[in-house]
Amino acid sequence: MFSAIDMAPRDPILGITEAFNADQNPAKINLGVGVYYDDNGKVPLLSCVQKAEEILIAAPAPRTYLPIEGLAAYDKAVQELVFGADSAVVQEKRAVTVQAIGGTGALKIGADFLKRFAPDAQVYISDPSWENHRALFESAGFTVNNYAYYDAATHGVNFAGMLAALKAMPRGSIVLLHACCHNPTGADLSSAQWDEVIAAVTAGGLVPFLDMAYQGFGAGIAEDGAVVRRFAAAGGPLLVSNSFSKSFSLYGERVGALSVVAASSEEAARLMSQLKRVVRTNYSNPPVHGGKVVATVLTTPELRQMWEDELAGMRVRIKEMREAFVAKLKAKAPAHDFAFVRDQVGMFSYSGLSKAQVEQLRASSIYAVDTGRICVAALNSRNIDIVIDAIAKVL
Ligand code: PLP
Ligand code: TYF
Repeated sequence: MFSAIDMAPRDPILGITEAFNADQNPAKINLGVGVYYDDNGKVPLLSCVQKAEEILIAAPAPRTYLPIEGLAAYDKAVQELVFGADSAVVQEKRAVTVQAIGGTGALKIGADFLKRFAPDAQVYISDPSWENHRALFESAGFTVNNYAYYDAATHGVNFAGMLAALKAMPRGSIVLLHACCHNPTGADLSSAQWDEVIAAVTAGGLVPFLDMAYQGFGAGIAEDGAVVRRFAAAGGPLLVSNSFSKSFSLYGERVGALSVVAASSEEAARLMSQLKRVVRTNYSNPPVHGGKVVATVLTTPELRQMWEDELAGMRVRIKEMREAFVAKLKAKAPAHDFAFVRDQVGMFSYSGLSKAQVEQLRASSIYAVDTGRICVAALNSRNIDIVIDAIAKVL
């Protein structure tokens, strides 16, 4: 029965890592996958995480099943982080949160949940978006469309196009929005543009699904979360997926959450029962360790401060790499203007490099995504000159 099965296409981003891993050149550089590396080119193990693990190991606990919705302390800490402890949705118990297997797991639970209760809705994602957005919602059974987003000419957002697309969507459509640090473009909306988006979503009766995988990598933890809070304050249904893969450097522990905002606490209880049904039929209940680490850090004041400082360190280092990238490229290739890289936000930059140029870079063992997306968080003081020289050569 398996003989007729075709090869599935590789994930366009994770496939680059496979090619990178197979490259024998010791000087190879991976600007493909969205992972934060420190200035030594290493994925950091945050001190706050190490300290939390010491606390957990000092009080060994049996590994029983967690509740279906996850660790209560984790879910509460996530809600307070995402919506603000003093927000109306938290105070009025209108938000429900389930621990999820990373941000991807949160999106998948949200997609399955929506398919059950809005089976005929269509989903809209930005053009372009994280590749997995389309795949996740299609595999949940939705038709997935794009809304205008990126403007290659300005290296920014085609806001008029985006707003027109939002206004043209049928009522009840599900619109997936990047809360901050847009992946793959690095182009975010301004605060005033978010006001217009929130107004259009509300007036059009759309269902916003905010994906926040990079909280703290833009302007700051609270600043990046502000969009979620503004949507929550606007009333109406809201789904929020968030991930700690990047902000805690806990990629492999798979820690994320899905939060859904209801109109009342009574409605919230019904939604929670349905979310639990989705979780149960996917993986029953989430793993223990990552959730405990994150909950410990978020609820222990010294560790929380340590995390905020370490996350600020990552954010600042990325910004320094943006500055250095622009300055060094200006010196090497003065005919080309890359100043826009400084204005982009988060881990990524849509560099404007063509597929052919990306292929040329690969010949010198520098790996980027075919679309020209580079992970600025993979640049460091030792590899940046090599990258700049190679880019200058292909321009
Ligand atoms: N959403 C976006 C926009 C992402 O870039 C990522 C990256 O991994 C995810 C969701 C998934 O997060 P996780 O790795 O925690 O599954
Ligand atoms: O966009 C990225 O590089 C990260 C990591 O299927 C990632 O979000 C990439 C592809 C994928 C899962 C995670």
